Amino acid sequence: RGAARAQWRGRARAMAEGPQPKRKREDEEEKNGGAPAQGGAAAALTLSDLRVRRILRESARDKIVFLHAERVGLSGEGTDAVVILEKTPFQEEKIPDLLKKPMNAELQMHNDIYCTFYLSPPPELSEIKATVVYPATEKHIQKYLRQEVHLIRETWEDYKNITLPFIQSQSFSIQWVYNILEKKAEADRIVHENPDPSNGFVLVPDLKWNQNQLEDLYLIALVHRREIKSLRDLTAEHLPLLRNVLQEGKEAIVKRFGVPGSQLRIYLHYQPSYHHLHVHFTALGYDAPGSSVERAHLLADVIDNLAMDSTYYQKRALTFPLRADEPLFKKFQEAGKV
Ligand code: M7G
Repeated sequence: RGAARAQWRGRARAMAEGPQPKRKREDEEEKNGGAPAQGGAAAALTLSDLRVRRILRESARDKIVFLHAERVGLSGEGTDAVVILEKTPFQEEKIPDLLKKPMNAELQMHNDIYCTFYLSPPPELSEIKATVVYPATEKHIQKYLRQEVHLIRETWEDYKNITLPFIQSQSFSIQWVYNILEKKAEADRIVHENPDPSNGFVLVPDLKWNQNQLEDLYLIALVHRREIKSLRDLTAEHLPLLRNVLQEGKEAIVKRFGVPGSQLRIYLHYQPSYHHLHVHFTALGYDAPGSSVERAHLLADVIDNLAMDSTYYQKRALTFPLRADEPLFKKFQEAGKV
């Protein structure tokens, strides 16, 4: 385990200091005469093309800001984008450089044994991660806008009468999931795959993790089966699949990153944003967004519940948070359920 962790740290350091290894997609783009291999607009986008329209949400504690931006075309028409800027966590091996490397360290305050400095570190020690959604839909903008949140208690009947028709009519596109499963995107990031069409899955680093440090480790397992929308669809029939995800996911993570299963939080979201069954793997010590009781269901508990009662998730009520101006919240309000 220690060896796997050390090996991984070495790799992460080499990546960070690198010359960056050429990505598979760039190879493909060269083959395609410069055209982005995934057909996604973002592949051709640079950050300087974007103009900030407003701040959707920010958190001083998490050092993160969510922006509504736009890309202005030649005709002056703006196309919406969401940009998430986040200060990255410290990387252990780079910390000594923060004090050593020549930089402006401005003394702000000195009182007895206490003083504060402000550092202006060189670029390699002051990274910011930028996640861009472009073109962004209204739903993406709503997802990141700070809003009042309410808890919904959804019975099975509510699910069938309110939630299911809603998610069938308007859900986020899951093209990005199919791109991963079909190796059209992120193929070089796959950590583990079980290719079985009914009991297999792909494990990849989550969009939220930059893979530079293990403190905020975050991976997701996307199942190959396409018809399972969420926890609500699961029955005992899916137990072999779920057990594979739990077992093989843990094994792959300890092997690649040196983090044991006992230090992983492995869970499903209800409601998920993307209705294709997936499982979150986060570092236990990391307070990952969406890991709180009103949204996270531990995979081991889900497996036990299904083993006891195949129709457990078609019987019980489930609680989840909804933002006040989400259309689904309005549907629950109209039905007098809030
Ligand atoms: P969710 O519970 O459906 O929604 O989880 P949430 O985003 O509200 O938590 C989907 C997970 O997939 C999240 O942890 C996202 O960060 C992650 N994710 C989303 N996208 C669009 C991508 C992507 O393109 N690639 C990867 N690797 N992860 C993604």
